[in-house]
Amino acid sequence: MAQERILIIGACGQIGVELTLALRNLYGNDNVIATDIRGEHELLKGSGPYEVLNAMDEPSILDLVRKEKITQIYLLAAMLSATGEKDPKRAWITNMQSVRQVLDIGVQEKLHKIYWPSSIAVFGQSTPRENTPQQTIIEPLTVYGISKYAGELWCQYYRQRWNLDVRSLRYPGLISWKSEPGGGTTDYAVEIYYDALRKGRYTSFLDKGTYLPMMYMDDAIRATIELMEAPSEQIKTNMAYNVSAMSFAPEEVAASIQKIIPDFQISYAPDFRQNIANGWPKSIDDSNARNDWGWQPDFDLDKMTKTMLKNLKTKL
Ligand code: AKB
Repeated sequence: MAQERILIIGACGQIGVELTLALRNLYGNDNVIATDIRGEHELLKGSGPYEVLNAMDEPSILDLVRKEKITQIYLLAAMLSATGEKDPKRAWITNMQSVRQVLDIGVQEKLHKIYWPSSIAVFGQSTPRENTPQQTIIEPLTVYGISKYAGELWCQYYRQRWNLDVRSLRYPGLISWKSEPGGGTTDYAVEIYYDALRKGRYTSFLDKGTYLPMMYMDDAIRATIELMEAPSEQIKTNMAYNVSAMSFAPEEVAASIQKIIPDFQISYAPDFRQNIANGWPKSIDDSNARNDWGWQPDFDLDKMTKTMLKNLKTKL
């Protein structure tokens, strides 16, 4: 089979940096073209081709796909939940236009595969919040959630109508030390580790008792690659797959940090992001992903805390 040539749009974001590096390991550095609207991330420098590209600029994406003989696109650029609520109109346009364009290019250029991330933000207050099933009531309350659900429906439409191989995961909150998140409701679970090392204390913008599904970045990258590598007959939903690894509340991350930094203190000052979190699941049933393509997480809270603190200590 011909060599896959991969285009990553949004390569400098929280997922993009680590996914780009992982895909370069798998497919060869020169076969993974990283792009983002901003300048190249430090960690990507020297690891392969990089171009500045706006995810809304369809003609430039098409040019690059043709010039680089691209066979797969990973579209990671998006406005997340908290930033989206500050500018709903822009979030809607950004999140919807970018995915529609890539799906059209996928059909037109006969791409082998497309990856586009969805999120637990598709679920809303009417969804069962414990062990939220793959198929359930879906009434998102944020513009980010609405755009992710609409995007899932568009992906399903393109799969069914044009047989486009587009795959997707509903990511929970992602925790990483290499690249920082931006604009999410689950970002407290990353900030807390930075502040634990820098200040020995953290004020959480989500309240005590706010349980959310979460995943360490290594697991998220592996889930993404395993989904994309799975034979197509194993992909049994046209929508995005639920995936999960753990579920915790801010006081539980604090307790996990205190096992390593006993003096660490947490306090709470919930802001507008609390309302967003209140509409999301507490835990996720990802049995479809486990049964269909063998999903299995590796990191629990304590293992993640150890890894985060060890690596951030060196980084900071
Ligand atoms: C966010 O908090 O907006 C994201 C997400 C759960 O999709 N991390």
